[in-house]
Amino acid sequence: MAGDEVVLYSNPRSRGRMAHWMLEEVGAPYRVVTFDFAKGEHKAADFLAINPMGKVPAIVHRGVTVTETAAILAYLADAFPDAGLAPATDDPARGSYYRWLFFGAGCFEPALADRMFERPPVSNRGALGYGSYEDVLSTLKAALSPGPYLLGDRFTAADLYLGALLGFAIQFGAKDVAAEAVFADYVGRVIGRPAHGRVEGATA
Ligand SMILES: N[C@@H](CCC(=O)N[C@@H](CS)C(=O)NCC(=O)O)C(=O)O
Repeated sequence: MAGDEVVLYSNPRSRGRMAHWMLEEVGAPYRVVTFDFAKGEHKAADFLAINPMGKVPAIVHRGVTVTETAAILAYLADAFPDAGLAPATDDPARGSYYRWLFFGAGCFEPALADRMFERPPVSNRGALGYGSYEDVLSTLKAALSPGPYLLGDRFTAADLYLGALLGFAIQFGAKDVAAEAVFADYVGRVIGRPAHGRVEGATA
């Protein structure tokens, strides 16, 4: 129904791709508003009223704005439960699901940025919530062994997020990620999903 439509604000070469993929996974009715970053469309007043950060992705659904990729994925999994992409709130697996979603946003994202932008190491590493890139990677490797997914046999929104981030790491040239069969196989499994394929060909 039209009133249930999700509006996604995005750019095809951004984290918005993950939200778009998730919309396909859950089968939500949606439309995409695509911003041209070069023209600064994401910094226009209309959008700043939705997300004062001027960043994508953002979604508006049932009159509520959600920003932050992990939050959007988690929100959509709950808003469209028939897709089965989140354990129920009374399922103990919900704990692991939250754990890995938050680990993606709070640990893997900043650790990856350290590596990508060659940020110099800090002396008091223990004060950083994510410790180090190496610790984050070895933790993820253990979480994905034996797999096939973070929660075992079950694919969830947390796999979409971590799988996409690991795929991004491989794309930008993180040899230590690409060289680990556990990561390369996982990324292949996750991006091999039909919903990902449908978004792959899209320009929005
Ligand atoms: N914490 C946000 C990060 C969003 C973000 O940085 N988006 C980038 C694209 S991947 C963006 O909008 N950049 C444009 C800009 O900041 O000018 C999330 O997880 O969604």
